[in-house]
Amino acid sequence: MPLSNRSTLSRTARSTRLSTVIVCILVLACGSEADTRDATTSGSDDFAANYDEALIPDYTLPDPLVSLSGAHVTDVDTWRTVRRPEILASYEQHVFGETPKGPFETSTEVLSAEPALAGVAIRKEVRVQLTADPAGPAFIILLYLPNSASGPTPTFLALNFYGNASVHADPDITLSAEWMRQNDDFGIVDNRATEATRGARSSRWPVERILERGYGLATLYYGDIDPDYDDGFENGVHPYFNDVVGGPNSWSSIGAWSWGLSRAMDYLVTDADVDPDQVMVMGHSRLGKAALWAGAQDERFAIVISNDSGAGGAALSRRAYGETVARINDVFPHWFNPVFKRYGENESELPVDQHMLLSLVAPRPLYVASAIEDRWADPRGEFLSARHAGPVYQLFGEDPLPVEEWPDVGTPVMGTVGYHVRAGGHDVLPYDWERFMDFADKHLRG
Ligand code: GTR
Repeated sequence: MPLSNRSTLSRTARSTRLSTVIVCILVLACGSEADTRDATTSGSDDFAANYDEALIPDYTLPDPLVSLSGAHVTDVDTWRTVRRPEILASYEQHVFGETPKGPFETSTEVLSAEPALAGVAIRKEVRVQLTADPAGPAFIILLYLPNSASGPTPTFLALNFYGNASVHADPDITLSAEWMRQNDDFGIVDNRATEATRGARSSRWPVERILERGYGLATLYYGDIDPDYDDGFENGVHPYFNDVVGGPNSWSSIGAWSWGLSRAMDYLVTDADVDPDQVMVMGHSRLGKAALWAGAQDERFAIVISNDSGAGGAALSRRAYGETVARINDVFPHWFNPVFKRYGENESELPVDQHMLLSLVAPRPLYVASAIEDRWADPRGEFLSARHAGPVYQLFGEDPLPVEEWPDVGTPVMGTVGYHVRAGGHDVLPYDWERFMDFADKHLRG
């Protein structure tokens, strides 16, 4: 499978990018959704994305199966002992920053466990204190399990954007008192959730359906790990891990959110009602980036699912389609480490590309979901990334994506690597969840 794109016209493409940008501004056709998507943007606003396949630069992807010494990796043992650690280290050094190494001084308290949702669920709330400081950062895991379960339940774990109470109108979910991104539509007032926030994001969380299909759902608020704004890492968990904060490969916010997913996993593997070998990490958008980095590092996650994770997530950086490395670093400097800033408009120098992040999930099942109108996240680039992770799966004797060409909208494909592109835009829809559960059925129950 070639790791180069086919285009030869694109040496001039970069120089024509500027004129494309100007045209896009004139016709107001580019980047509009993304530019208004996020209230925490801090960078310049003179960026317009490339949405023209013909203007994608020539690129050659780094080969996940060629180690830094130049040797080809042809067996699982060398992958595990040499190449996988190299790629993990590259992601720490060049993209997400260094992850603190344990053991960690976390502590856990089960706050409640009771029937909920008209009796179809058991709802638990579990507080996880993330450091030894009782006044330090903590999150609450909201866990719904099917009341009908006869044993430990396979469970999805996902971060949420607006607090646990936003996930379902269930009035007994603890309302977060922590800082949140402002959002009038979701009842966030002065950066705090209110009663109006309850269930505000429930369209993205079909809890009853997940339970009906025999799965559990665990979720926690990402801002409890690190609030999502650029403050020099003075809040959240970062101040407690000074050995990895500061310097070129400083631990980033995405790094911290991923780490938080692993701390949630530390609890889930101890809950007798959760199947510790069947916890699936899932995330949407920036939280999809975090889910991928968590799933790459922490092999306890049985299945890893990315939804519309885009730049810095599943999408290939070298395509520079939609959101680019330069743009994401400009607007969200805290998401990545300082070294990653070097690769804006300079993607070919990156020692990794995102197919390599995906390949770190191998041989565990990996699912990548895109939305056709979510051009900012480069749906085709997400597909290509999943496809180019395939050789690492094949090394393990696992099925790569079963197709070579980008499948049609609404046509999921499922090997050990799975993918779909659905109709519509940047969101998590029931369609996405149904496919995640189909994929889980195939691998956990097939
Ligand atoms: C956008 C950002 C994307 C994506 C998205 C989200 O503003 O450019 O990379 O992460 O936010 O998280 O909703």
